[in-house]
Amino acid sequence: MTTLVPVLGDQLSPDLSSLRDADPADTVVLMMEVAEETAYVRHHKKKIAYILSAMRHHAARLEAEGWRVDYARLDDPDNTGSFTGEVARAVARHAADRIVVTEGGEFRVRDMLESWEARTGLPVDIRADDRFLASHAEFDAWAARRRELTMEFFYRDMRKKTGLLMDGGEPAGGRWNFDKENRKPAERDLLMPRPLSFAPDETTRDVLALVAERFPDHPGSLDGFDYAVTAEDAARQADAFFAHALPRFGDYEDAMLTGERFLWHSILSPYLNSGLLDPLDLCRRAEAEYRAGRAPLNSVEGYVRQVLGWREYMRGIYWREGPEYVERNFFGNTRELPAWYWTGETDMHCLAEALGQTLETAHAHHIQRLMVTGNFALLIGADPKQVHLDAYEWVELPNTLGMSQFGDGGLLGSKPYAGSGKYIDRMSDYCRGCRYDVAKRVGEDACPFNALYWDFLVRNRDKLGGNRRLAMPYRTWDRFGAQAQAETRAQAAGFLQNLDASGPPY
Ligand code: DLZ
Ligand code: SF4
Repeated sequence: MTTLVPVLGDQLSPDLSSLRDADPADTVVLMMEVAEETAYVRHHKKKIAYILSAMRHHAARLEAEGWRVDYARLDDPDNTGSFTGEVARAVARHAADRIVVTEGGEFRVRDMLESWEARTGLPVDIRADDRFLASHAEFDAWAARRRELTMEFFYRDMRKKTGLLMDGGEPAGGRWNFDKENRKPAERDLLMPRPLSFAPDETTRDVLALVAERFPDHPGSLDGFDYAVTAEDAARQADAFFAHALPRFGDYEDAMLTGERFLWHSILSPYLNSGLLDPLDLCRRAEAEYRAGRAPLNSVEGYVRQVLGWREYMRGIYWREGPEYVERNFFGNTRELPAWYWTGETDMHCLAEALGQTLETAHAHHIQRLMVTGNFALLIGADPKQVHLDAYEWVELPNTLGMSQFGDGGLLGSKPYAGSGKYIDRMSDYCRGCRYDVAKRVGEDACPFNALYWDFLVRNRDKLGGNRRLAMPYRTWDRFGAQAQAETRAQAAGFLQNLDASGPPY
């Protein structure tokens, strides 16, 4: 009896449902580097390097723990290039009798796993991914009871279920939500924590060379690759976050500062999403910092809200909405993003910072994505699919198409995350170093976000005019007077025209 257990690139966890009751004596673990996974979207080069290196290290760890690991490398000449092709080859190679696998993270992969029984003729046991704290059934049952799928209520149920930050039946500190305290603009601070940096070992250096050779035209740069690629190093990064950044994470959660990529953010999501770190464990550690008096509640609650609330909620929405979700386009937007969106070469300082940093590090934090890059795409009317980029689809699709682009028409949020330059100015120092004037709406040096913001509202009034949360801006617009309205719309039209014609670099 031989059981084949394929372990996918986002399943690099020590306690995986597919391996939990397996016997190393009659199990073959199959890990596969395949062209299909590297190419289904144009992943950032650093992301491919990270996944492949973390996979190779995980394979070595499993072997050291006594597992038999069959590892298909990307440059193996017989590599078929797909999970399904590699599973079929491995079944023959090992004369396997059955397959046990933990469910995949996206529809595309779910369909592959479901095809294996027919393809191989073997029984395939697809197990739930219980690294997530809410099962599909649990999320669906929650959603079925609700008229609106408000994250806050899902999150409260998750707090009760896990007991995280609960004192008896009550939320710690007497409130569920400390978001109001978590919107402070940041000041320069020489003591700002820095994430740890991990020098590439030989395995990582091999992978970097492979990625440089195989994916030269993928976005981003491999320079300065310093991610953790093992569970031990990821745990060190987590230690550093809890010790140095968590105490002020809450205060500055929404802040942006020129040249400061990480601020007080954890920078742990790649490790969380590939399995090197465990969400419940991170939440418990954050809570322990609060209980020990080393971190304030607004920070710890803010952190737990991201991991236990938003992360689980987004996954629930993704699976519940189904594969058609990607096709939604509430505003009917069709505009192409400008070429400079992929280089970061623009005079708009906020965009240059957020885009440049994304290209360099494969990372931008949520407010940069929501309020700068995503907001810009929304205001210009970009096709939401173009913003659908290279993170794991279950987390990225609801975040970009839903939350940021309002493509689903309000399933996740009660109003679009559209904002003028004023919001960016309040939360950052970007405008101080910008050639545009954030206080101006029209004129050659006016901040483009301003006219675009009003134009967006007016253009979409048939769809948004009835939204109570937008009543105030629409009233403001109506008081502008005919001349100011015409000037504003002309300013936006001029900008968009130049953008489509790939006019002057903005
Ligand atoms: C993102 C990614 C990349 C770039 N390459 C691989 C790979 O070669 N092999 C693999 O097993 N996984 C890879 N991944 C992550 C997968 O896309 C991820 O495992 C699926 O989304 C399954 O949920
Ligand atoms: Fe961005 Fe406008 Fe501020 Fe410039 S002035 S940084 S374009 S918000």
